[in-house]
Amino acid sequence: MSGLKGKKMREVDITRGIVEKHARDFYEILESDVVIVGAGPSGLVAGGYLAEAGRKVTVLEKKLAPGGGIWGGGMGYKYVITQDEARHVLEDFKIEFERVDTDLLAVDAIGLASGLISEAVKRGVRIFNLITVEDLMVSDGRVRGVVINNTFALMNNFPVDPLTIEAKAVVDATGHSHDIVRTLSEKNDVQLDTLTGKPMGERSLFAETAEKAVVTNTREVYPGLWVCGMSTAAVYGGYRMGPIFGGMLLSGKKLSGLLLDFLNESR
Ligand code: 48H
Repeated sequence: MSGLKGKKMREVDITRGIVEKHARDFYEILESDVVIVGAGPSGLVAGGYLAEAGRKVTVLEKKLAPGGGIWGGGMGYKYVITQDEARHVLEDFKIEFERVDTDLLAVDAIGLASGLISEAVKRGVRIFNLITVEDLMVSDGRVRGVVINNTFALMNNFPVDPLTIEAKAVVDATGHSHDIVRTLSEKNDVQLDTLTGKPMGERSLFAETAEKAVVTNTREVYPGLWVCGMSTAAVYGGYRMGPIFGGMLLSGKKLSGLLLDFLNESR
């Protein structure tokens, strides 16, 4: 049987195409401007704006599907809510919404997750799934990159040594788990830029205060390491907010501005 143009289809050519493309993409991001850990809403929005501004952005996601906590809506009901204040981010990422109250917009959770992923990729963000960031590169009082491993290897506790990616800025966008800041703090004798010098722990649900704090606490927590989204609550002792996502979107946008200033200054 011949292929579309009469050439015989060879399985090994399919494999070659995948291996070549993946290897080239991976090689190109080994030195990134920004590595964002976690492909939830805050990380995808931050990445999308940074890539639009021409920065080399890599997003690493440990799960199969990017999108983080968006997919499940509220308790499996397929909508999330955002405040009107975040409408411009929805519009920038071409996400549909419907007003359900004076200040509140309902957004189809699947539309939001797929729309953020799609727009981030179109803008040039390199998203790698099935990669877990298991550690950081830290020297001279600064985070200099991430230590990565294959999620399947880690799930099976296989003794597989990791690889590394260097970055001018690393972002903890890992949500509730705040994996990256937690790892930095547990493994090193460091003082974070928090009241206690350590991650302060997430508090119970108080939506309005929580939403404001997520944006306020989007910042550099240790030289070379920034936090955005839900991980800010765990790091700075903020409240949780339930299925309202405006704070996540605005946090990602704020972070992109902070990082663009940082990258422009350090250039
Ligand atoms: C690679 C990792 C690692 C790792 C985790 O949880 P997320 O959706 O993150 P945010 O902060 O953008 O959004 C939070 C929002 O989804 C939420 O949970 C809300 C609003 N909760 C309110 C409430 O009251 O509960 O996404 C984080 C992503 C996930 O996809 C993880 O799989 C991934 O980070 N991740 N990826 N290496 N070590 N740790």
